[in-house]
Amino acid sequence: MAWFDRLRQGLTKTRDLVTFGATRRGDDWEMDWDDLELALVGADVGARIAREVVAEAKAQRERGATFREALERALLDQLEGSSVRQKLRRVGFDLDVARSTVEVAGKVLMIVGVNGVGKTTTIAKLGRYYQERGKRVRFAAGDTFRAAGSAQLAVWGERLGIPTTIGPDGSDPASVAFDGAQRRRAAGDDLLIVDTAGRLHTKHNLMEELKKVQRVIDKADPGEPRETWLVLDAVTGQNGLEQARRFHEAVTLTGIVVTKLDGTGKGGILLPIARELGVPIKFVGVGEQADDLQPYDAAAYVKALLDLEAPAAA
Ligand SMILES: Nc1nc2c(ncn2[C@@H]2O[C@H](COP(=O)(O)OP(=O)(O)OP(=O)(O)O)[C@@H](O)[C@H]2O)c(=O)[nH]1
Ligand SMILES: [Mg+2]
Repeated sequence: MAWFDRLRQGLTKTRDLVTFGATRRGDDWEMDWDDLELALVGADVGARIAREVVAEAKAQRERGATFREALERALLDQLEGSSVRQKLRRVGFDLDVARSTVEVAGKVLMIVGVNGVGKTTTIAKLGRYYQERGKRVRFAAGDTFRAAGSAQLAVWGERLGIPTTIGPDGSDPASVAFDGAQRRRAAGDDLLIVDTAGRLHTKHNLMEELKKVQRVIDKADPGEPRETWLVLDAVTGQNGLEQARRFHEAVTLTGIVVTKLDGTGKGGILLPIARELGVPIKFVGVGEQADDLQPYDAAAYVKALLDLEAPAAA
């Protein structure tokens, strides 16, 4: 299936929620503004953003746009309007630069996030993505908390032909990351992706542990990790936003990957993530297949979300 169809299919639950009660009008469709606002809140865009989307869509409509065009523009404005552009420019990310590949600054990319959000499978998919683009990739299995944590990544590494540094279960994740960073330097590989635990033994604090992993990588390879990406499970909706704020405060995120958009009607969470965090969204996950991790593209997301087929004919 083509990637856009996967995205469209992945967003089905969110689309059904957002367009519930819409009526077809020829090529366009029509929807009560209050119903739309409620639906947007239901899709987890948040009350304030829902109000703003409706206000902007109304204004667009008054200027002659069709309902669908009006909504498309209003949603895009939230995802990459001037305030989002400004915030991202402050962290050195320019939305206007066209890119064919999602770039990774530097040589080490650390992946963080709470347990079960999809970190390890995302790393496998990222490994494949960069490998296919000619990069020599390496993994470090820094999730030493879960008994099978390292094994899971090592199996992926083997399948993909990506060397994976592991440590014994229960060992210090920082030492696995250190080891991986040193090996990457020695081998001259292009990219090391470091997995981390989402949960730790009770007496440790996750954020402190992650900061330590960052410090130790910097010792093995000064200036790294240049990138720390948070994996966020869309199913957690607004709570995910709160999670993201906490991680950002602790480890200064440079990117976000939103997974499991296919499993939820809360796909609207991309709007507050884009608007409020000031951290670029890098990839979105719309399923469990290897190519279900896609580079994030706001325009494609909105188009997939507003598929004309979706609203039930009145
Ligand atoms: N439907 C769907 N499932 C996904 C997606 N991304 C990951 N998953 C699934 O989510 C589950 C958890 O993934 P993991 O990669 O093990 O998550 P993790 O964050 O590494 O988990 P811990 O190591 O326990 O913290 C797996 O069954 C994945 O296949 C996605 O985009 N859509
Ligand atoms: Mg994992």
